[in-house]
Order: sequence, then C-alpha cells, then structure tokens
Amino acid sequence: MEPSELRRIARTLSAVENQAEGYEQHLSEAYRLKRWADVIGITGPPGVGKSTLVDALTAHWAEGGERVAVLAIDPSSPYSGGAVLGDRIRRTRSAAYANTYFRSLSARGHAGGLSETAIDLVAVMSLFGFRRVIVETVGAGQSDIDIHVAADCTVVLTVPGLGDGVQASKAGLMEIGDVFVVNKADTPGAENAARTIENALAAAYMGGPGINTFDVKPGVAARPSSPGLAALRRRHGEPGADASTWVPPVIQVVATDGRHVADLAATIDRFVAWNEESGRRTERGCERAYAQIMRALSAALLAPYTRAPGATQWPEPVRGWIDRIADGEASPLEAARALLNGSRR
Ligand SMILES: Nc1nc2c(ncn2[C@@H]2O[C@H](COP(=O)(O)OP(=O)(O)OP(=O)(O)O)[C@@H](O)[C@H]2O)c(=O)[nH]1
Ligand SMILES: [Mg+2]
Repeated sequence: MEPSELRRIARTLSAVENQAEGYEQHLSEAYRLKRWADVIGITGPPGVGKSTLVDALTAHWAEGGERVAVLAIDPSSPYSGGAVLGDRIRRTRSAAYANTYFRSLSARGHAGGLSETAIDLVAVMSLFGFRRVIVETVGAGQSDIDIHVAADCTVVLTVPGLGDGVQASKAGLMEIGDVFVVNKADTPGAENAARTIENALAAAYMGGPGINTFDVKPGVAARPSSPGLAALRRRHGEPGADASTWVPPVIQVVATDGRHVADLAATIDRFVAWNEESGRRTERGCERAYAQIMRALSAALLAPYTRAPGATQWPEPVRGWIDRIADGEASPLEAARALLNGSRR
C-alpha cells in the first residue's frame, strides 16, 4: 500500500475510534457492505505468544498475496498504568509485506464500549479491501470484547505447563474455541498439553477433529445436558440433526520459527469455509447484530438518566425518585418502571 493509502486508512480508523466528525458516514458505508473480511480472533492468557503467532499468520497469508489487517486490543488496565502500545506489536515476519496493516487499540476510553469500537473498526477495515482481519485479544476476562461473537473463527492459544488446561477452562476459553493451539511446542510438555485439551473436547463432541458428516435422521437430536453444551451444538452442529459438524482440532505450533503455522492457517480456512457453507456465518452475523443493537439501544435509553462524569447533581428525571426511595416511599423497580413510562416522579 502507498503511504497515502495508509494515511487514509489510519485517519478513517481514528475518526471511527474517537467518534469524530464524519464517523457515522464511514459506519453507514461499512455496514452496508455485502461481505466483510474474514475475522480471525486470536485469544488466550497473557504471554502465550498471541502476537508472535499473529505476526506469523499475517506473513503466511500476505505471502499468498492477500491483504491482511491486524487489530491488537491492549487489555492494560488503568490501574497498572498499562503497557507501551508499541511493545505489544511484533512485526518480525510480516513487516516485509506491503499488503499488511497493523493497528493497536487501547482498552481504555471508548464512548460506545470496547467491543463496539473493535467491531466498528473491523467493519471499516473491510471497507478498505482487507480480505482478512486478525484480532488479538487477551481472553482471561481482562478485556470485555466478546471475541467469539465478533469473529468468524476463534483460535484459542495455550502453552505447555499452564496447569494442564485448567487455566483455559477457568477463563471460559474451552467454550469459545473453533480451533485450539498449543504454542511453544518447542518446549517440554506440548504433547501432554494437546492431549489434555483433546480429552476435554472429546467429552463434549462426537467424532474426529475437523468436519464430520452424518446421516440426518429426523427426531434424533439429543437434548443437551447443559447450557454450555447447547451453545457448543449451536456453534458447531449436532450429530444426527445436522448434516455436518465441526470438532475443534488441536494444533501444536512454534510461532517463533513458523513451524506448523501453515497447517494452522489451512485449518482456519477449513473452518471458515464450513462455517459459511453450514449457514453459521450468517447466524453469527445475526448474533453480532443483536448484541450491537442491544448495546446501542441501552446506551440510547439510559442517556437521559445518566450522570455525566464529575457531575454533582442527579439528572433531573431521576432526582425525584432518588429522594422518594431515600425517604422510603418507593422502590427502585417502581422508579425504573415509572421512568420508562415517562413519569417524572
Ligand atoms: N519458545 C518459544 N517462545 C515463544 C513462542 N512464541 C512466542 N514465544 C515467546 O513468548 C513471549 C511472549 O510472546 P507474545 O507474542 O508477546 O505473547 P502474547 O500472548 O501476545 O502476550 P501478551 O499480548 O502480553 O498477552 C515472547 O518472548 C516470545 O518470543 C514459541 O513458539 N516458542
Ligand atoms: Mg500480545
């Protein structure tokens, strides 16, 4: 890409990130696109090699001539003061390719919320002709982005010796992976770590890694035993009820030297294709749209009642209710219902 194009992309993304002049026009255009870039989410605990792997995957796809964009979400909390953004981006391999673009997004200070900003930026990246957008996010509850709702394929990373996958299941990562990666396979224990994840997956899935095909027999769909299992089946299909299902593969990778990164890329592509053919890409798009409408709607509904940061006065419509509740004359639920009905006191 020419420097002038890079500048134009950066300017547009900044306008959207900061909700600056003209950003709504960019969003209107982006959300009217018939097709977005394939969004690949890379998530996992701190330090497992997400940035290194993102760099390797970016180089792999860029080598094939694709335009690839990366969005790295910095989860640094306001308490620690945060990492230097530049530190979080590793461009050892992909920097050589002009058809790549990297952008870092601080987790702090987004008017519409981090998830919203991230999804909007992905949409706008699609506008600039990126075939893929890779999103890096720490998936241990430190960042509130729902990566599995935003991504067409979620890759969950772990490394040998992280407490045998206990960490991953604690953080809720087992439920969101379409593909699992044991990175740092050049260090001891990679085989064990992979087996542990495979065993955990075998408890929830039928069949072998990747696409499984079944004869569909009406009425055979088993009733899932838990909400978690029900969610997995919605995402990856149900034996007997769906013609094909996906069982998340576990791939051992060395991100630093690129070993098995091509296998991983091919597996991601297989999932992305299956996700589309099975109609689930559209379904996930609907889930994403629903979540976005809910967020926008609740923000709009709450705006008239929300106290501005630093304000000392209660907003006018709620003030009377706060006094009444304090005086023991009403309940918060009565107040909320009355406010929704347009009552002033
Ligand atoms: N031995 C080995 N080290 C690796 C491998 N991949 C990454 N590393 C190292 O692990 C460290 C962390 O890598 P990062 O890519 O920054 O990890 P990260 O998950 O992005 O880290 P955060 O963004 O801080 O959560 C670096 O020192 C990498 O060089 C690998 O395959 N093998
Ligand atoms: Mg990183």
